[in-house]
Amino acid sequence: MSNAPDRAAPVPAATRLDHVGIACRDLDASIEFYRSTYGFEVEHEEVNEEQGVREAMLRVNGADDGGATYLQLLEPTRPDSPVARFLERNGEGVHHIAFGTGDVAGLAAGVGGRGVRVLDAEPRRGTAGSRIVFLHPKDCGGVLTELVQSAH
Ligand code: MC0
Repeated sequence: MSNAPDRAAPVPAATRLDHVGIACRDLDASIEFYRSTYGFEVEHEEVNEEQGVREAMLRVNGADDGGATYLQLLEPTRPDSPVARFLERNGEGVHHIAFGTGDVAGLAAGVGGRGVRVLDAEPRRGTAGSRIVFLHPKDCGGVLTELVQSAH
């Protein structure tokens, strides 16, 4: 067996699904839908002005140690934001998926080295103090993809 590095695997790796981001027009109504339909509760809410969103994280499963999986509900705060443009074009629905990693800058560099357009030159501030980088959907099979390193 060869000791050569595995060229098929990015190093460092993405290790879990952190969240699914869902674009909505009315955050409170969307929270109520997921609470009453599935029993998911809001763990965290904030406004991220840089990203132009008001957002809520609803825990689906896992422990609060950076290992949990969430639904992230996103309501735009301004008409020129990515989520507002998405809603205008597509209506409400799944906006992005986010993979968790212990090294977001390293993973972004590895993925970028494979020809995927990395949309953030440096990690930006994500929900609850996390560090995030987005990848272009056209290089990810049509899926806007976020890499996230939890603050935990
Ligand atoms: C656009 N496209 C998408 C898409 N948004 N495809 C899949 N999923 C999406 N969400 C497609 C368009 O349909 C178009 O395809 C092509 O990508 C280029 O779009 P565009 O006309 O350039 O549209 P823009 O100007 O809206 O830019 C799209 C882009 C942008 C992904 C580059 O939205 C962006 O930089 N997003 C990253 C930041 C972000 O989304 N922030 C909000 C969540 P055609 O075939 O028509 O050419 S913030 C967040 O989630 C934070 C709080 C967190 O998790 O902690």
